[in-house]
Amino acid sequence: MKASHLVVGLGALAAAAAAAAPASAATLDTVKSRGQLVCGVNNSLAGFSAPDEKGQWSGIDVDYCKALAAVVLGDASKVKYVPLTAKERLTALQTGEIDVLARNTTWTMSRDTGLGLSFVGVNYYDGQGFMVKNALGVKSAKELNGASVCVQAGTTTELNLADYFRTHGMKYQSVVFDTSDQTLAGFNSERCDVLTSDQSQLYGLRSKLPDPSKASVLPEVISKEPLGPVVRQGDDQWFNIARWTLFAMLNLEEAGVTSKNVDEMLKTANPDIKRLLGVEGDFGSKMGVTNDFAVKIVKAVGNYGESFERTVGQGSPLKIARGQNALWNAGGIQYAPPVR
Ligand SMILES: N[C@@H](CCC(=O)N[C@@H](CS)C(=O)NCC(=O)O)C(=O)O
Repeated sequence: MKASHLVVGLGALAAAAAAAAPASAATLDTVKSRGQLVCGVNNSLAGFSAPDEKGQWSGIDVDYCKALAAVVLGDASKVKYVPLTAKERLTALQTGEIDVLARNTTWTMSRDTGLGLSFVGVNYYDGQGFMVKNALGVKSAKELNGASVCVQAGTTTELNLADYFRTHGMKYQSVVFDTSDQTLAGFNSERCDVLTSDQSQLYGLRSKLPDPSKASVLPEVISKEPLGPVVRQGDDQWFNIARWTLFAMLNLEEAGVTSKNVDEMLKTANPDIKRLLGVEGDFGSKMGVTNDFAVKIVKAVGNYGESFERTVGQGSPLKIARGQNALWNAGGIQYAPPVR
């Protein structure tokens, strides 16, 4: 809550402060005394966050939760994953039910400025696309006038869909669901002609159809969907830790530090790498964690590139190319400020 909003009587002020307590308490202390990080995630999104049959979670968002737990608790396994639908996720963070949200959530201005929340960065640059039944004979999104579209509630997807059709002077009928499984089932059972979601999901969803060859992903990407972790506003220390956990993953990749070579890299003469790994300086402790926090990250989940390839890239069934998610010096736009 912003101070300017607190122009209220004293009694109400005290009540507001009490209500806001979970949101403004030092999250780092809460997490440490609990001995567990509570991470809000997607329940079933291949590549981003999903449990396997043994209840082991994996995905690029899950790796972020693990990295943060490694930084704060020294143990990547000390995470409680709280599955949330698109509609539930931001409220769960506001009320203090979770310490951090890592659930394929698009960084938008209204979410960043109007809800008492702060995005810490971008762990996956995405964009919205469409999947259609081939029987429709459609090759471009501009041919979708009059289509019925399956979409998930509480998402930017729903809003962009409306904008896109209005901008192109086309009509559509939306068929709205609460989860992506329901949305796919709707598409599969002919409730709609088209399914729309973040592009990264479309290929995975298509592969779950009884006959994937009967559907295609259209070429248009109609929006920017920078997905990233979110924390509550008003706890700057926690925000910094959450943000520099992500930046460390990117800087580790840029420096060529991997889960395999990190012990060798600790002996490097390169001053950039010495600072990043906490061999020199006190960058971690100034933030409230140990100086070797990036070493803990890379040992737990690898650098950003290792995590990307294992979860959504070539080492995964999704086989998504790095594209925009390559580092800035390798043709992409992923870029972290320096440790200095
Ligand atoms: N990035 C968008 C969309 C996020 C979203 O929830 N997408 C859906 C459609 S792919 C999803 O992840 N569903 C997964 C599920 O409910 O299991 C946003 O932040 O609003």
